[in-house]
Amino acid sequence: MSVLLRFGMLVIAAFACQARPDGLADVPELTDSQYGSLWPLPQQVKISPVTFSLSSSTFQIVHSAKSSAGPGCFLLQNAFRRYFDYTFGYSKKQWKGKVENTSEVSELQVWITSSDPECEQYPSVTSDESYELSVNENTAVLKAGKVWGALRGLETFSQLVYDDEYGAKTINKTEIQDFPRFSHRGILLDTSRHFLPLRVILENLEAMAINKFNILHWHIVDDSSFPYESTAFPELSSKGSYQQYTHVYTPTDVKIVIEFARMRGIRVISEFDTPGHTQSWGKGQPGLLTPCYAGGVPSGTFGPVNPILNSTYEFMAQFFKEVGQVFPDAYVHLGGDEVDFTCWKSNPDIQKFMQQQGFGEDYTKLESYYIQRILDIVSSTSKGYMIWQEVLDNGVKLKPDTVIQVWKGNEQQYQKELASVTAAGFQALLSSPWYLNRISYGQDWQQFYKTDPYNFNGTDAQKKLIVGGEACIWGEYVDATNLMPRLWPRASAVAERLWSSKDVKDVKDAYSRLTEHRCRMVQRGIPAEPLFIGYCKNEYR
Ligand code: CP6
Repeated sequence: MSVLLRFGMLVIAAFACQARPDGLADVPELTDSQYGSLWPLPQQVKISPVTFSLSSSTFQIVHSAKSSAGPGCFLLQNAFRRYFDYTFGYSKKQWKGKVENTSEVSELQVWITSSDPECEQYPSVTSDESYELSVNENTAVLKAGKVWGALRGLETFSQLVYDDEYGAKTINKTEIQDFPRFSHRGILLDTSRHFLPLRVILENLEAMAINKFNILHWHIVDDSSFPYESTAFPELSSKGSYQQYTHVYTPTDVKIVIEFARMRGIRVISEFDTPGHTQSWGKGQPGLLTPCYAGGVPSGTFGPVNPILNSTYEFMAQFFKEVGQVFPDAYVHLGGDEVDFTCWKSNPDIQKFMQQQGFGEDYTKLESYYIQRILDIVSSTSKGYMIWQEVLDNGVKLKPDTVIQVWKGNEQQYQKELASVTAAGFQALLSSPWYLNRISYGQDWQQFYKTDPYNFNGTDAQKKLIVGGEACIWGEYVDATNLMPRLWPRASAVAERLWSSKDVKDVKDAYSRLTEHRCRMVQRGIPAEPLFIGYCKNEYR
């Protein structure tokens, strides 16, 4: 076909399809980045043109003699193994030709500098994730205060290794100093709208580690189903899950998720959202939800948790005591979003209670009354809590260490909310711009990438209260078949925004690195979708 004819058809096609696929207009030119395929970009990087080779038959990752951690540190041993495999792409097969004039790097020494490496601990809000990496002739040294920084540095090291034109493993002389910009870099998974098999949750945790995310926000139950198997109340999942036995997370499953995450420096924060979003709770816990009325009689349907019964609070106290023990993190997410008042309004007992309490017709007061009691219950288990923004908006009294998750509104609206949350002195966590369950044609990662959590009207003191952000993948249209490609590499854009310096915002440079980073995920077995036309040297198998 002649070039002219083909061009003509393309033009026609573009018009025939109406608006030119919006993505095409936004595609930056693909060039090599001076930073190779590093993602998220470290805070300080110096890459020299001097290169060294690595050989899978001699290369080793070892504990430095000066390190406070040794072979007894299972977390590091496990990470050494993982990153050795990633560095050499799982293939023992190596290039056998002669490397002319090339020195080798034969060792990566991992040096934990503080007296307590925190090997056996769970990561926490204050975990030190900083590290320094220095790649020189013969040896590379990875220096970190704690194992958490070492994990991040191992990932970075593995990203520095590439195949030269002959296929030999190569690394440049490099100096890196790195630390995260924000301490809370999360992914929200929703396992209620669709059940996500354990394997998918673990696969996602692996992708999170590759992107230096450090929080799994596990929105584990909701209206649709209750897959969390409670020891104290087993009927919640036996009756409230989609299928008994197959669509539940047993105590062992939960332990596996938490340990797999710990090994990667990822905190697991569970969310048990109440009083709304609780339809599935009603099946295994009769009497918990509010009976709705129609024409003066119970209609047989149920609304939010019934806030006027003592039995509700007795149940919640026992339930959250268990949750506090099952999930070791210092924080639990208590939800509190989108409470529909229709059912409460219809119920005569609730109306009476409203009068007794002097709430008048203001049902946000009833909502606040409920949340207040739940917060007090959870505080008494010595946990901190996170909540969705409505709880603060409705005037509930919160502990000063509460984290408010901002999820509503367009740019203007959420910026206003960030300003008011932080003006009230609370820590804020941003999600509004990062709803990755929403998809569109083209390179929407660029919008995720350009959003900066500091872009709101506030003082420096207010900006300090922004703890980070979360990319959310709500589950209405997502299950095991499409979760990973829908999240990755789009969530990687959020990962760099939350880890790297504020000045890292060159979309063209990002596009180049992200394209390679995405191929790296694919090579590691993560089904991350393509950013645009092209190919990976190693395609997904
Ligand atoms: N489920 C729960 C959801 C959402 C929320 N809570 C939600 C609503 C609107 C959008 C995205 C998510 N699906 N429990 C709100 C936090 Cl656009």
